[in-house]
Amino acid sequence: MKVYDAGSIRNVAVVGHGGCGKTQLVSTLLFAAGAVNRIGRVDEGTTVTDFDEEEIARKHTLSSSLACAEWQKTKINFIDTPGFANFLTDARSALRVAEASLLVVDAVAGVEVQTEKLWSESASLGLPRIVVLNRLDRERASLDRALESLRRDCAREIIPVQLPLGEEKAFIGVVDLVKMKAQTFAADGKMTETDIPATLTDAAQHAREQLIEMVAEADEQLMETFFAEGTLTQEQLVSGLRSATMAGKLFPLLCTSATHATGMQPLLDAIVNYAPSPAERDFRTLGKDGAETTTKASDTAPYAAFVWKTIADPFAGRITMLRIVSGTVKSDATVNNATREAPERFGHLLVLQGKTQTHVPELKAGDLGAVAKLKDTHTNDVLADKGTGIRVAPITFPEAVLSYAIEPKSRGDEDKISSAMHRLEEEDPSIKYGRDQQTHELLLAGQGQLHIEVTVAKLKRRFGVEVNLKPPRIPYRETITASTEAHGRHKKQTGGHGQFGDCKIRVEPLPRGSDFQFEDDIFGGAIPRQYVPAVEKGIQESRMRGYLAGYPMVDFKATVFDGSYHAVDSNELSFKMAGSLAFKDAMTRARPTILEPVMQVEVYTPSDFAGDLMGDLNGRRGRIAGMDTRGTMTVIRAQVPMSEMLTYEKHLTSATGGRGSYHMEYSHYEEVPHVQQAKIIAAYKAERGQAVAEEV
Ligand SMILES: Nc1nc2c(ncn2[C@@H]2O[C@H](COP(=O)(O)OP(=O)(O)OP(=O)(O)O)[C@@H](O)[C@H]2O)c(=O)[nH]1
Ligand SMILES: [Mg+2]
Repeated sequence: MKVYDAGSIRNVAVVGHGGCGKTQLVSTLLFAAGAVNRIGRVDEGTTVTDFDEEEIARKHTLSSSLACAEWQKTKINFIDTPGFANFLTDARSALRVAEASLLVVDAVAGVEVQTEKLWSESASLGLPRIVVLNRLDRERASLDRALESLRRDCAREIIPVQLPLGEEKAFIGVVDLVKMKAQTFAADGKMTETDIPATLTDAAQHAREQLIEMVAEADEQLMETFFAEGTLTQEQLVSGLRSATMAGKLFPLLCTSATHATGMQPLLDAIVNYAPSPAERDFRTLGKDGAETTTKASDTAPYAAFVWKTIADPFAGRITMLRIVSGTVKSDATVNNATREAPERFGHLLVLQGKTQTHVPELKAGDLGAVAKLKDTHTNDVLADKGTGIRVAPITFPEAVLSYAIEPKSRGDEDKISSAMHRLEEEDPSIKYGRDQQTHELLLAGQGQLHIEVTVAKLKRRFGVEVNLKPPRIPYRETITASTEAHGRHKKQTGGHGQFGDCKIRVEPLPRGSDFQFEDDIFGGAIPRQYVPAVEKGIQESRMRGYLAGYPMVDFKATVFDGSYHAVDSNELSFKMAGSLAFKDAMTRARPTILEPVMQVEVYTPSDFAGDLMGDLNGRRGRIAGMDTRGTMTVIRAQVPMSEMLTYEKHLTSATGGRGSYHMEYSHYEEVPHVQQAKIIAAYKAERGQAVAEEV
């Protein structure tokens, strides 16, 4: 395996809505470039990048992976990413370490929810984008329709540099609008270049004129030439297109069928020609003062590498995915983890081809690679020479959305679960594992049902522990709606030393999201200083146990303003008890209520189903916030209580024949209507009754 320098590397994140063909495309591109000797297929479970058993079984990418090919003496690093909403975090991480995004779009569906999300994510990182219109061999595939949705929902500056040659089943090649040649592809992907067929010359001429106009518009100098000459020369077109794409002013669109190996070589050319190399686009870093800056990919500079992903492999151990930001890193070197200020010892540096690892002696600035078995290096860390001061803004991970209780199938597996989960959390920081404070159950939280199921499957397959998934628990909260004063007195006389604590508190509601505040408003020593924290502790512990249904009480303030003490009998424990009694007393008048998490939901569906789906969301106590039609599709935006969304995935799939998709994230807490509150309280009482019965 050769070592490449920054100028001859392209890092592209292959992103797009689930099922648009990213994984197949990467596999076919690798074949076309000669990196593998047969086309791996999603449908046969033989692709390079979906190698995980879970990915093969589900035919979906669940985690980003790396593959590379050499084309035009350039190393192209492909990061194949998931398109499913539950796993989109990984696509976001990939965009952070790439110089360009290859946005794949299904030619039948056009723009879909994640297409738009990934487009704007790429835009906010200022990444050059190449659009790949894939699956052009399918029935009802259409460049015109897809382009219309792309220009409307993504950017007007998306411009085809090819036209499809033939439609649907007869899609056999492309017309190159720059060279003005037709290119056809045999079943094995072999390309033949010919003249443009007579039936297409007019359309091609017209499309080329549009391309020239757009390129001229993107550059003042070219615009002048264009006005003077009425056209651009071939060289002006090529270089203008390249610089406009690099500058993010134009987004070339290419046509492919990944399953039929149509359009692969021109796409590889486009990546090399239009995507910037790491030498041409500096990496975003943070300076010593924390301000945003950039770092040049110079391989003679001090080394710095960014950890953008970690994989938990039970056999190989931890695999740390690196983006070399500057300098050169070498196998078997001792490096400095600048984030943790601790040394790390490298083994072999690795180049990854899906799951296949190849040892390399070194990796240079701009490249992507990996290293196994680091001791204490985690995602978002920077490995760098002590003097560099280079930092990288951490990749942020979304808060978990749904939380399930899990229990080990065999007793005594809890320790095993905990150590396995620890490693899975490291691999996927968008899951959270812990124990419920109130119920002591083991909780597994993630981005959605599928995310949790996949995590449980990983637990079983990689770490050999099986768990039962219980229905998700809704993280309800309690709060108060009225201010009141309250009194708590703890007094006990049991011979000898007595116990005495006495306090008066005031509780008042706070705005949503304020959690809990405590204030000490004691004057004149009514309660001695050292006992005030005990009062607070008593209130804290009680509020965490809730009042109505066992959920933590939030968004209120408690102020202790008076009390009394006994010179001999008072102690911390007594004041803690007094705090707890005062809290309970307060709750009898503070009109407590239950809060529930409300989700921001976005549903994407063929318009035919929109009416029914809105009715259904209403039935789920949803508030429809808006609706947009996009060609034949409709986007519905709504706010819906989390408790009502637990069954949504299944409903949507069956209601739309699998054509609808949705995304949700946590929005805020809101009061639960009375009918539902009564049910929650009844469920709590029943469960507690059960617990009491079990203890007896
Ligand atoms: N007809 C046709 N089918 C394709 C094409 N590209 C991919 N497919 C099929 O579409 C399905 C999904 O392909 P994938 O490559 O797994 O899609 P993906 O974008 O990686 O999906 P996620 O990983 O879930 O985001 C598979 O059944 C592929 O065989 C294409 O160009 N034409
Ligand atoms: Mg995939």
